[in-house]
Amino acid sequence: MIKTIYLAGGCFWGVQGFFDLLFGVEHTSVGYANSKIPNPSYELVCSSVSGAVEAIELQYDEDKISLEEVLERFFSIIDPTAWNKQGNDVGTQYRSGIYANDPKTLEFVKAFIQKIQERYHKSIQTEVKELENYYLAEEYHQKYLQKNPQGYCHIDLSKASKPL
Ligand code: MHO
Repeated sequence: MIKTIYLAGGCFWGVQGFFDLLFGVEHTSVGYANSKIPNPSYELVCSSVSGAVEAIELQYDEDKISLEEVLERFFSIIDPTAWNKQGNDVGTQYRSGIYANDPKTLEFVKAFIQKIQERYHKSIQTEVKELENYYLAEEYHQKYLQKNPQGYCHIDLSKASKPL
């Protein structure tokens, strides 16, 4: 079955670039999640008034990749202890977060985070919340690293081909 989850791990270019490399990922897009302003532009999101977070919509086939593996992969590429920051990027739009509409998924994610907390010295800041809204980002942001292979990427994409 195809499942959907929303992942915020800093600049969405790299997060999408990474998940597009994984077996079982059927579809991704980049957008702005949990915005206070409908359909915000990138410039508005950068000004932080929208409160939106850069996120990817991830559709995966749970027969090919489990939610647990999606989460393991996600936490392998971010610093979940960082506050409003990932890589070189700083601001609320770069906070880490996991969003979904399904309460069971959110419960699973919360339990997963409790389980992995012991791997970190500092406390995990990744927010786990219901998805209130998700607005597709501008077309030039979609599959940005495929369009711009030398573009900025805060994620080590080679991790996608390594076993967990
Ligand atoms: N450091 C990058 C972030 C882009 S991203 C879509 C830049 O300023 O271009 O947030």
